[in-house]
Amino acid sequence: MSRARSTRIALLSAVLVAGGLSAVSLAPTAVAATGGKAAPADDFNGDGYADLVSAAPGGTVSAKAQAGYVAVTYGSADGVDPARKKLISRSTTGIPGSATAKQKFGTYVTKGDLDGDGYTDLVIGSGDATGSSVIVWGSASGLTGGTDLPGYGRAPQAGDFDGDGTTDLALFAGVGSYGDDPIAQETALWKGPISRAGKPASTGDFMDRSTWWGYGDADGPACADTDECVDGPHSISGPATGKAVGDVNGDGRDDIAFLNYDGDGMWANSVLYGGAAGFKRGGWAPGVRGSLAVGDVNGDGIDDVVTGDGDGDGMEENDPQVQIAFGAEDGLSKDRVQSFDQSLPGFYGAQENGDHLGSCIAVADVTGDGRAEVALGISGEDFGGKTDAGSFALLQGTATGVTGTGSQVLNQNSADVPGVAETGDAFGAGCALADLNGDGHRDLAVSSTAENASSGAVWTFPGGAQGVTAAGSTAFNPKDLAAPETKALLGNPLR
Ligand SMILES: [Ca+2]
Ligand SMILES: [Ca+2]
Ligand SMILES: [Ca+2]
Ligand SMILES: [Ca+2]
Repeated sequence: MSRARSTRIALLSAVLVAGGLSAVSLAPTAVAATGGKAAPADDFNGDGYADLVSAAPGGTVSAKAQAGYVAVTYGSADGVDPARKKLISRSTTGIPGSATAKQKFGTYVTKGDLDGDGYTDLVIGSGDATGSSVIVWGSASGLTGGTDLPGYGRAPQAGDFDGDGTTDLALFAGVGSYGDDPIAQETALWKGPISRAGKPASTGDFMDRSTWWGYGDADGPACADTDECVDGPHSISGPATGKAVGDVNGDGRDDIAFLNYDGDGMWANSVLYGGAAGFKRGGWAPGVRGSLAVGDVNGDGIDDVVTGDGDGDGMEENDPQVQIAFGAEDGLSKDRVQSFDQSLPGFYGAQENGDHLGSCIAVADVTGDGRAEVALGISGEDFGGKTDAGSFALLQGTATGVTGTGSQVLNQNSADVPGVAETGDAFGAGCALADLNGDGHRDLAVSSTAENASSGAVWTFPGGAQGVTAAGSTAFNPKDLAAPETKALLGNPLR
């Protein structure tokens, strides 16, 4: 690929994976937790129990196929229960707009306390090119109301990008195309707090285009050579969804990791570093295409980026290895990467082509030692004669990265896990880590979007000091939620 071409066409694509909690510095909650002790960022109704977001972007709403919806199940001492839920679609009272075929509302979700009232708010994006995103507001009685963000339907990301203690929103329009290449896309950085009328306190510099993009071929800082720097169109979208926000250089400002389209079919992940005035600098990130999540695996106080083999597109450069790039004060570097697959000593199972190790990724501390565990979907795993039945792994974080020692691999045929593994279930399509039962240990949610003819289903596994347990695991599907079932694809993303 020529530089000239790459300077003409540059697409940043948010790699959006379910899950992936990180040390995002959100404004402190003003709400007294009366029940559990969930991280405030996960708690929409302020009761101390994390709440689980399960999107169903394929769901039929008001007879519109693939209009999409989102199911939020509220946590409790017993975890989540499909009876204690809020269904959110464009046909929900208070949500602006109307159900639109193929909008795929719910393709993207992000969360944070945008108005600073102490309750976490939910932002829902769409899979179509022209849609908007909607903020649904947290409150003591749960999620309510809705504020439209016209023109910015793609891959919204909440985080404290300028480090002032309030939650900001990075917003992206849909992506057009020119021939085979994606083209320019509108972006905005809204500084928090953001009002319920949909107005930011101020807007930030999304980026100084002469410096943020052209970091050259390595992991260095902003490039000085203008020939290496892109100042033309750029855009952000994503084939997958998830949490890609965290502070990977430890400067107290959140950063965003993305999949970057560079023209001529070339893809590579990148990171945008937050700054006091907005995004000023871009840099290398691990992985090529697939899922991605951010969290502090080695417990040094700086977030790390974990990438996997998510989309199974068969591209040669789609390395099946999981990569962890450890953040440091100078950001991410190719010199600080752990790469592994199922041949990692102690990791149960064999590595085979098509396993899709890291089909989903969630990164957050389960055991309570201050180091994040890494949950990996293995949606293409075969076992018991079932092709692509799927499983997931939970790997423990250590000071030097993840270890296979103490790793757990579970599937639908594991004892005490609801359901039966079937060919093509692709269990492990989505995953998230949140303390749904408020006991101080995050619990794992895992989905199979292919379950029940692509209606989808979500499982939860209680977390504890040793990891997660099959005992106490639960499952629900759209029918349990009294929600649309047909090809709903419930559970991707999970957050
Ligand atoms: Ca809650
Ligand atoms: Ca709020
Ligand atoms: Ca940062
Ligand atoms: Ca770290």
